[in-house]
Amino acid sequence: MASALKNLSEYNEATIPDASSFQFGIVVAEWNEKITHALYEGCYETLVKHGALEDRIKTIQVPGSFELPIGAKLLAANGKYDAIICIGCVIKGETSHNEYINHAVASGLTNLSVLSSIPCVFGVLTPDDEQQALERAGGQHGNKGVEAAVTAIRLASLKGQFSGKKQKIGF
Ligand code: DLZ
Repeated sequence: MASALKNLSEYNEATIPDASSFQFGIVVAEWNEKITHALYEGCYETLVKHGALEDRIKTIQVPGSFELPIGAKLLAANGKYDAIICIGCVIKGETSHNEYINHAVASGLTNLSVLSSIPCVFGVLTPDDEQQALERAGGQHGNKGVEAAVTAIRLASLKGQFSGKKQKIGF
């Protein structure tokens, strides 16, 4: 698989828009806290590195990843965020619990993004075990929190290009 060959957290910083004018919301799940905290740190540091002002970043916590969509919705209802980043880690267990959570979060965030026009970034790890998670939370496969932050900045910038313009969907 192509992604196994490279660290996707390495990106060309010069191509990322300045984030100083944007407001970001971050929702962090408390389950697998060691992992989600590392993802959060990578995410937060990346936003600030690209110019985001600390008083324009609002962080809230939710119990588990299943609650990420409602956390994001509570932030979205405020109307002031240019992008919302959702951070979680759902580790595969003995049952199919993880599949229900992952599908619910993915579709919940997709629906919220499309209906609210606020980009809600899927910063959720779906590893088989904790080792795989650690490798993606600051280990050999980078930090997916960094990638979530980069995505949020890019989407916030893109959204800005369309603000004030009437959008037509369909034909
Ligand atoms: C219940 C549960 C389980 C088994 N595993 C995880 C997990 O690996 N990662 C995670 O973020 N949350 C987990 N949860 C909690 C659910 O996301 C949710 O908080 C509860 O089912 C309550 O709605």
